[in-house]
Amino acid sequence: MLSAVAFEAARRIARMSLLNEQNIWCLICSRLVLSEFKAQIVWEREKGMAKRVADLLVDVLVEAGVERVYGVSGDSLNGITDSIRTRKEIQWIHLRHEEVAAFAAGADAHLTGKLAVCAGSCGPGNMHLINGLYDCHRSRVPVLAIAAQIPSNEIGSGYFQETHPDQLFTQCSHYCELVSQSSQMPRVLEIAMQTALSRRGVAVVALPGDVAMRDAVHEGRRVHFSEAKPTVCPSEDELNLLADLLNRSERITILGGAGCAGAHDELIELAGKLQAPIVHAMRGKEFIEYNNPFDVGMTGLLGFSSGYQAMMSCDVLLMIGTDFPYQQFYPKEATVVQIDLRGEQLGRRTKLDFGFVGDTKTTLRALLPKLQQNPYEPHLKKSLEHYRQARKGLDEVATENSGKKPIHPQYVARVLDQLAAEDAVFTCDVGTPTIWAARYLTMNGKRRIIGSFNHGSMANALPQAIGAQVSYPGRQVVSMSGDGGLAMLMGDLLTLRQHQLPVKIVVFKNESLAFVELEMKAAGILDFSTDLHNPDFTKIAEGAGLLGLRAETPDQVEPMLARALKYDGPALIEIPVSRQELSMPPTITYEEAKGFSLFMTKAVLSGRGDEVIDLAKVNLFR
Ligand SMILES: Cc1cc2nc3c(=O)[nH]c(=O)nc-3n(C[C@H](O)[C@H](O)[C@H](O)COP(=O)(O)OP(=O)(O)OC[C@H]3O[C@@H](n4cnc5c(N)ncnc54)[C@H](O)[C@@H]3O)c2cc1C
Ligand SMILES: Cc1ncc(C[n+]2csc(CCOP(=O)(O)OP(=O)(O)O)c2C)c(N)n1
Ligand SMILES: [Mg+2]
Repeated sequence: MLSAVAFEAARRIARMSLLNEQNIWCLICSRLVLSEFKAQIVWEREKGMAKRVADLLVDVLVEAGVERVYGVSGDSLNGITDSIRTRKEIQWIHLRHEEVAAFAAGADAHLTGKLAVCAGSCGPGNMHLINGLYDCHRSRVPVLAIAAQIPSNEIGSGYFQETHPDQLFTQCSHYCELVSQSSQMPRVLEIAMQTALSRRGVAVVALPGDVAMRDAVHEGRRVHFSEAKPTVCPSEDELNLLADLLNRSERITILGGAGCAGAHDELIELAGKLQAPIVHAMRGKEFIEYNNPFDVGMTGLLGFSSGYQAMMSCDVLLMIGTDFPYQQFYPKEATVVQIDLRGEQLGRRTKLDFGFVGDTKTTLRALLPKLQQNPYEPHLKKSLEHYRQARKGLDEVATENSGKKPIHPQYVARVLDQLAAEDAVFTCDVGTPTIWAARYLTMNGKRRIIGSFNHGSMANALPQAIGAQVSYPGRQVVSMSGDGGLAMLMGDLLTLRQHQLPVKIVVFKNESLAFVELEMKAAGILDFSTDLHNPDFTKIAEGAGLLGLRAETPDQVEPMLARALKYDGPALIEIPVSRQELSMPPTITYEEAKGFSLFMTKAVLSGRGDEVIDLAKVNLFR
């Protein structure tokens, strides 16, 4: 029955569109009949008819606790999206680019520790997933990708949008299979899910749209996914060997990584017994740096000189749960010992003297009672003092610069760190935002930090912030975006409004691909094609329904960031920051030094002397 109010509203609309009241009734009745008819079809299918393969797929996801699927719809995905539509337990997170869907799913999995799912329609739809999936796979987060496929009877004919997802995704997944008949479901899906969870990484199910619409052969799930948490420990003999080696050593340095998650107490106790400074690799920052009296920072190109020194000056380097990739930053002379959950990781990055397979927590728990207190203190003391100095040096460049322009990006990062919530989730773009995040964000055991650290793909920060905010709607999520990175996948700014995601985007607007510029300089190449002619991002933000803010001068940084962080909705704040900020590596190699002066010569020769002066001004004369 139509209420009088509804009729009145319809009458007004009709009047505006020159319909008379008789016509209104026709219009309303035909609409009602249509929607009734539609509802009837849906009801019949939902209540009476057999389950489709797509329904079975969604059932299995729901029963495994999957709460959302990130993707962009398309006709080959219709069966799946239509099935999700009818379920309360699972949500379709509609994005503007499939790459964003994969990155978002990765962030979701990283934060929740659970399986996250993304989907793309056939051909180009799922090809767009690929870069994000590489990132998920290399970060070892459990992600299932549903790659819809063209109609099964067309496969092999060069049909419209034809690709071969079962081949395309093999390099970025542990498991990648095509479902060509209904009876394969749900087994293939369950194998995929189990593989993503247990091997940690990506699994892909390619499903032709027509197969998804067919009647399911099997009724329901076959597998109850239990959260398997086996403990892995080296044998007693191996532990004795390791303890003996450590008990005989004086100058020991620990290099810890993401594999130390959940083993903070054990790690700190270990460092205390060994009098060992702890260096962390980037992905270990969120798990290792906080409440850590042995922390001496990170090593690597973006690292601290203290992290570098602590590694170079030790007799024994004890690597725990890390795959720190840069060979040149490992000591050449020290005895190298490595503990990792995966045997295949041992000795991958540097020469190895002793390798042990075990999970960090279990292994350290078993090892600790076997260790004696190391009485030798100077190595630790020296490393900590070095860290204090390095930290001081970094803090000194993170200043407001007496209110003068240009704004130092370090200062922006420092203020952000001070203002952000206790349990904020930060994402940082590949490029200089990764440097500022590594050096200026303070971890506390509750905050999280996500980047594209292993895959190193630009434009990760906004997509990962979307996944983080969807997974934790009540939490503060901050994307530290480069102006290049933001522009690369900017379409998904629209997603923030569409899904009511109060993400805060801080744009480090240096008008360039600054990180690449730095690399070019270091390699002795004159920087080229790194300029960005940027738009006014605040206007773009406003057009997309976000709050748009700008801090023009250093003194505006704090109030503007505070305003953005407090705002109850999505906000973008662009901050013009200096372009030539040298992030000096702890050690400059001969090659780099040579390269750098070569750049200067080339710059002068090409009449760009003022740029070299700029470079000096920003970095030397502050
Ligand atoms: C522009 C840019 C610059 C960068 N510069 C630097 C830099 O200067 N310094 C730096 O450190 N990083 C830097 N990175 C990041 C770097 O590329 C790597 O991603 C990072 O160093 C790897 O950190 P990780 O070893 O903690 O993590 P991962 O590479 O993920 O390694 C984790 C290891 O732990 C193991 N593991 C997992 N679980 C367990 C467990 N329970 N028990 C035991 N082992 C386990 C895994 O098998 C794996 O071997 C940079 C990245 C970018 C994008
Ligand atoms: C998809 C992709 N393309 C290119 C690169 C090479 N690259 C690494 S950092 C970077 C510059 C990033 O620019 P921006 O986001 O503006 O950050 P900035 O370094 O300027 O702060 C580029 C082009 C990459 N890592 N990933
Ligand atoms: Mg830039």
